Amino acid sequence: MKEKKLIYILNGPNLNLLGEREPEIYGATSLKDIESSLIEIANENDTAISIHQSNHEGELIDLVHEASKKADGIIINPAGYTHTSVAILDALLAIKLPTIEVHITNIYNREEFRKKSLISKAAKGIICGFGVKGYIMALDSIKEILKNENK
Ligand code: CA2
Repeated sequence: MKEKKLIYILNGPNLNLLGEREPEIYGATSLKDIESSLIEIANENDTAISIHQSNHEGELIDLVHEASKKADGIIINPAGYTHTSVAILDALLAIKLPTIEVHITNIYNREEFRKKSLISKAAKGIICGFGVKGYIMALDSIKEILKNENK
């Protein structure tokens, strides 16, 4: 029987507030709602997901290491660490799993400091500005990447 591909979905600091605060910027959908939609889509596609959120840089790095042992790909919204974390970048570069970077907002039409992502160097692709739908787009893309890798 064909093994299900497992995708780790990692979310950085403050994304636990999705749907509760600043809906004008980040929308009204909670992380739990995003998880439900992603599980539904994953089920239809013979894929499994494992979704995590942490407000701590080291914990996100531990999750990247865990993903390297358990998962086939990573979707990551590093949130504020996008613009500061060499350590998360190093973790992603070290493990070499196909990685897609997601941002709910368009980081290029916001404040200057958001325009630079340290994480993108480790990403196959970046999806930003499509709201929480970006996570679904990323799941779709990573499935394609994994399918092509196995050709
Ligand atoms: O657009 C994105 O997804 C960001 O990664 C979100 C980060 C921000 O620092 C990045 O520049 C772009 C912020 C996440 C904070 O999430 C909140 C959600 C709801 C309410 C307050 C914060």
